[in-house]
Amino acid sequence: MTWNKEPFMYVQPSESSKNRYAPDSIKIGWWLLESGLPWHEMKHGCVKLMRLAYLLVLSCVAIHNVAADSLVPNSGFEDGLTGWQIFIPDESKDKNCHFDVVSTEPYSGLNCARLQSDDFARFGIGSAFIPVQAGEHYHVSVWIKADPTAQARPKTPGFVIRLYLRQGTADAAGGHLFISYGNAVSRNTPVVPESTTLPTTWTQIEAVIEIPPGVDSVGPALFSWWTQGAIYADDFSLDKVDASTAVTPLWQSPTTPPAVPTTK
Ligand SMILES: [Ca+2]
Repeated sequence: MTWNKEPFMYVQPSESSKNRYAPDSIKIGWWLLESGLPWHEMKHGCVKLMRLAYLLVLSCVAIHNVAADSLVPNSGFEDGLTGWQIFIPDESKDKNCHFDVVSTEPYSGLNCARLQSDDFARFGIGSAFIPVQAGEHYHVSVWIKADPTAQARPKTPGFVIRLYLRQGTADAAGGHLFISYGNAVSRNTPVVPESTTLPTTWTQIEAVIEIPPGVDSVGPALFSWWTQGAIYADDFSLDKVDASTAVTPLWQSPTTPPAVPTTK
């Protein structure tokens, strides 16, 4: 399945098309005048045309609003740090973990996020919880790019999406959902990819996930999971898709143990 980054496209009339249509409007006007139609019929036709134009404008406004209302607020970091909070676990507090928004070569728009640390560290940025229902399907996506000097500690996940699964105000049973670099989906602990070489060009991490039973809200987060240096992220989206959309199967390895011991 192909996912379009921009779900809707706006068509702006070009100057040439405006010039092309303007004489046609005049022609139609003359045709109406010369048609000999009774005035009330002409008026009726004009009113219908105006209603059609009004509905067209309303449709465009509705489409614009849908495109602007991402489930993850400020998903493209165009409003700076608004809506995002950094989370640094105790074991990484002395690694100078840092989150800011920069304008250097974003994936889209003018800005993107930068997660940076002086040493190998595990830390993330999170957005507000989104109400969901069990069984719903969501397409999750983010674009990431690592600074050429950045690296992931060997045998660690590197950079991952974490979906914090919650029931009420407590963690949902079964652990959170992770999508690792390479699009491996797992529960409770992120998958360690075969290669933890971080991409130095904009690369997408994506999957379609199903909300597990007992989950009523999801907290989207991006995590540097034992990386060092600067990693950039942009357009982090969580979009509800039709329940018939195929779910990315949970990653399974018959031989490799989990990277982090299961605690639940
Ligand atoms: Ca952006």
